[in-house]
Amino acid sequence: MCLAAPYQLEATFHAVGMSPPPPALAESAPPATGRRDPLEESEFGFPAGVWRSLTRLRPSGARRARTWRSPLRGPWLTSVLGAVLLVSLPLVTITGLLSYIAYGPQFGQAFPREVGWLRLPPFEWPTSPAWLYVLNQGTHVILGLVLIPVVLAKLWSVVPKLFEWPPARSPAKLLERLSLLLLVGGVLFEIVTGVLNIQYDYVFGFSFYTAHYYGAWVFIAGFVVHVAVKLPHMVTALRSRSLRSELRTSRSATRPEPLDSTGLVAAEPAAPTMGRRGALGLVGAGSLLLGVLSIGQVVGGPVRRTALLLPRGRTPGSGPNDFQVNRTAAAARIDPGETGEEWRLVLRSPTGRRRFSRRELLAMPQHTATLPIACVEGWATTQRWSGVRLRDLAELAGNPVPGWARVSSVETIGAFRAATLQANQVLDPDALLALRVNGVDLSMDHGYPARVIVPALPGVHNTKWVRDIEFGSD
Ligand SMILES: Nc1nc2c(c(=O)[nH]1)N[C@H]1C(S)=C(S)[C@@H](COP(=O)(O)O)O[C@H]1N2
Ligand SMILES: [Mo]
Repeated sequence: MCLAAPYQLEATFHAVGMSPPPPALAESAPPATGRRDPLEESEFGFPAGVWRSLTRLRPSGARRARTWRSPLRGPWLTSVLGAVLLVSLPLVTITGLLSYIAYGPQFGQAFPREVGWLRLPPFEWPTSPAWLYVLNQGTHVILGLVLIPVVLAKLWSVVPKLFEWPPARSPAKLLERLSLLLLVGGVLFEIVTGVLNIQYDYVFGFSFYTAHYYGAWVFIAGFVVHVAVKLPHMVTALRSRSLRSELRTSRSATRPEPLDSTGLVAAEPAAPTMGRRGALGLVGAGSLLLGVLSIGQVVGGPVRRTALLLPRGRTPGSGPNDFQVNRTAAAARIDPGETGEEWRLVLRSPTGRRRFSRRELLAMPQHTATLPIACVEGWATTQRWSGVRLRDLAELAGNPVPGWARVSSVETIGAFRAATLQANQVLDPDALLALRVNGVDLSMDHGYPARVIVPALPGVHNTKWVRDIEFGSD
């Protein structure tokens, strides 16, 4: 229940040296502000009897809503934060859904596998530009992190509304407020699961992908209703003040927005502890800091060390193999006996089966391509790979124009030990079974004896320690 919250907040006010209104004031009649007080007013919308009992059921904490006294709260500030989220949250959402499609739901390898009528239209994920998935996941993860302060500020700006009583003045309002539950619950759930996933492996008792996917749809439903209901109010509120002059207004010159029916403006505003410029600056600085602490994972080079918020892959090798490793050979329990002299690559197609040693593969025409590996978690690393073209291997297998290729590895544990590639991902001239990187043999951790590297492919499908490729036609 939220009833305890206002009291805790009162304690917070004391802790930060602000004084809540004296109890006598809070319990006395509201000052003559012209604002409608729902407690003293009968309303249409609900039948009078329902309204009266709702009012009577008012929890004692509800009136404490008047302890929310920041003079900054108001429709303008809420709308500025709302406008930022209106343009940016759809980007985070769409890149997330695109990533689901990039995983190849048509092969049953996007999680969750079965999503019923929430199925997205699958399309062939392109192989060009090669950095497409770096851009997609960099945007999804880094923008998602950067928006956390904005989301929190937006929630802070509307928090008095959570304590309004009765919670809705009409059935339509009640529905609108229920949609807020989806919106706020959805966005917080996506933030928490997303952040935990880039920080740790498997901290959930459930599949991260499944939770994050359905959570996204809950958020989308709440977001669409909220935007439809609030957009006209947002536009009006944005026009009520000029951003430029707010950014020029000092703390001492800051005045509350005029009282209105939104319930956002404090009836008894306290003196400002910062101006709107300061508040927006604080949120902006928080976002900037999160961006600076994340961007290195995509940029790479020495800047990678600044990526404190995306800590995966800090176990690189040495020399030319000294770059990001997410999952080491030891972690994947790769048996060294399986990747030594005895190792053979098995190529299969409807017409037969062939085996090649690593020496034989190295004797074939070698191709070199500078390509990124981009993980769903937002990090990326670009290296110079060389090896045999996948389309040459398809031809050797006897299926030069395959419909798909199923790549399996020596690994026996782990969800990512095998992957299916689309036709375009096999036939791209830069799609490789890489044997070497940056001029030397792959290290064990980077997938020796051979790994898949395909432009714009989600990192997860760049299978390491490859043993078997089946080129299929159906
Ligand atoms: N056999 C196998 N290949 C794999 C994986 C794995 O767990 N097993 N991990 C994948 C993932 S999730 C990524 S992002 C890329 C790059 O991971 P790396 O940094 O561990 O090389 O390898 C992919 N190839
Ligand atoms: Mo990954």
